[in-house]
Amino acid sequence: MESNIEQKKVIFSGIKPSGDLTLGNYLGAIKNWVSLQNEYDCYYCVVDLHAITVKQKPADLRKRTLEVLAIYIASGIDPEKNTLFIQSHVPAHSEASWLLTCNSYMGELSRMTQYKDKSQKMGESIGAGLFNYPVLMAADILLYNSDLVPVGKDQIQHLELARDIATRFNNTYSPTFTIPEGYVPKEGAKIMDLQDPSKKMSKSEENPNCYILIMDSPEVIKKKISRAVTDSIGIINYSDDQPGVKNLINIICAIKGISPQEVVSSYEGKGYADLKRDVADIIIEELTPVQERVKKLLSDKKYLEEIYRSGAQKASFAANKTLRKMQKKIGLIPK
Ligand code: AQP
Repeated sequence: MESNIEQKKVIFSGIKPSGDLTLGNYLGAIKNWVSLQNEYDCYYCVVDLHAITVKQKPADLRKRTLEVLAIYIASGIDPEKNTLFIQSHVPAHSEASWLLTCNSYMGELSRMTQYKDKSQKMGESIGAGLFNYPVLMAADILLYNSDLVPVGKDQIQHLELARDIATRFNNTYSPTFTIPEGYVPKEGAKIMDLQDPSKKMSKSEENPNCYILIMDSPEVIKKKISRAVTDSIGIINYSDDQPGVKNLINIICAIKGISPQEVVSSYEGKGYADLKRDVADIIIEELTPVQERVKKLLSDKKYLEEIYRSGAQKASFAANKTLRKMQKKIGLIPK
């Protein structure tokens, strides 16, 4: 009998708990994941092994890992529909990463822009984990035979590398991995730093005025938005010449699902103070219910434990299947 159950395409994505999550993580990743969950078979991971490429305080890492999981759920990612898990709970990620490292080249890893940028800043003291992390990312994606990977522009080069590594493995041995495609969501927004809108909003930025955290209080959100850098033009346009204003407009668009033109026309004759007040209110309105749910979830550790345990079980099943194939093809003796 012909099955009419169409196999859903697989999506893998994750956020590293290397700092408290920002509005950038929320609007650029999590909010889009919520809309993908009905159409795709989604693996959403808290990538703690990526977080330790930079020094982390153990207690902070533990706390943040759970908080990120709670934020996923509080933002509307249904733990029943999706596989939610913590990366280090599925050892296949580390194992596959080693197997793929042995099928990767120093040259291709040295060409990664993010590594080049960071090594320029950190010099000799740059960690080997930062050099190798694109291979771990390739393992994350390839283990689930992901068809699509939602990526921000900053991650396109790493996804290309994952595709190269997968193609090389398939050609060296035999077809093993699905070659993943990048998925740029329609509503994909790149949220910029509030103090320097030429760079993206990042959770590891030292100055807290550069970012809005998902868990920031309304007072803090108002203060940070009121301090956001704009320009001396004084007219609300959506233009690259006004990157600070453009960023504030993008925030409204990403939350409200409207176009920049709609925002601009609603501010005719108004000033930056009006725009900033509204942006702060819109962010607060969006984040307050999420924050309330996060707090509730974090007070019920048992529930979170159930979610990440059953997620790890489901993820391990899929990941181990691929890992066993890799081991066998490479020539490792099965247990
Ligand atoms: N500013 C942003 N705008 C849009 N999307 C963003 N993402 C992060 N910042 C923005 C998206 O969040 C997902 C994963 O984030 P991550 O924390 O794993 O890595 P990251 O991109 O390196 O984030 P940070 O905040 O800049 O972390 P740090 O400072 O620790 O390096 C991705 O989908 C990313 O596109």
